[in-house]
Amino acid sequence: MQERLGEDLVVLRRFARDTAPALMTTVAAVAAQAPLRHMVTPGGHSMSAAMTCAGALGWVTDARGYRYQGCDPETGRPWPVMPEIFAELARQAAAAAGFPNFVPDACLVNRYQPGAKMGLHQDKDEKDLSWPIVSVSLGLPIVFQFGGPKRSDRPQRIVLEHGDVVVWGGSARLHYHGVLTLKAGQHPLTGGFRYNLTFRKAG
Ligand code: MD3
Ligand code: FE
Repeated sequence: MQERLGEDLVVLRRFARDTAPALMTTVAAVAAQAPLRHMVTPGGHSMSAAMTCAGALGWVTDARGYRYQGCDPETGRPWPVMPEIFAELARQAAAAAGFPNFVPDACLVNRYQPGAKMGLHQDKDEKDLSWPIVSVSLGLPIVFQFGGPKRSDRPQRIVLEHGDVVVWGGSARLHYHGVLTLKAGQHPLTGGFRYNLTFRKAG
């Protein structure tokens, strides 16, 4: 099923359901090399979702600000290479939404435990904002908020469930977005967590 929520925002319901078990095995392999951690914002707050990255570039936040960089600050090593199964899923989803030839160089992995959330924000640290962002939701459902180009624009809410893939491009690319607090639950594949993979062309 494919829904368009406004211009340039395509929800591919359950697009990743069949690959989800292999994606989760791969997330575990990535996290074994680059541990999930709660990064600290420039304002000194710990993010409630645990994060790690794969690919040539990874997103980091610390006292100095937000940026992409090639090495994991926790380990000093390059981020794990972008798994082929990740890149292929992102390419297929982007193509299905009308963005052919998407080759992501960064995958951010967010792991939400009950109580975790992500406030409204824009993603604008990527060099070329004409590429879309592809997001893959795994495990427990969450309420996603999708606003407009201004923080004060009233957000729409949609529930993102296991296997849902969303492609954000064009005008949607710079819209404010976030997720509400994760409610406790159990999912057969991810246990008490929700995972979100976002694929970006950052460099
Ligand atoms: C719309 N993650 O990692 S995914 C993020 O569920 C992030 O973990 C949320 O926002 C999560 O930055 C939401 C959906 C998403 C991701 C990036 C976007 C929506 C977006 C970039 C631009 C517009
Ligand atoms: Fe975001």
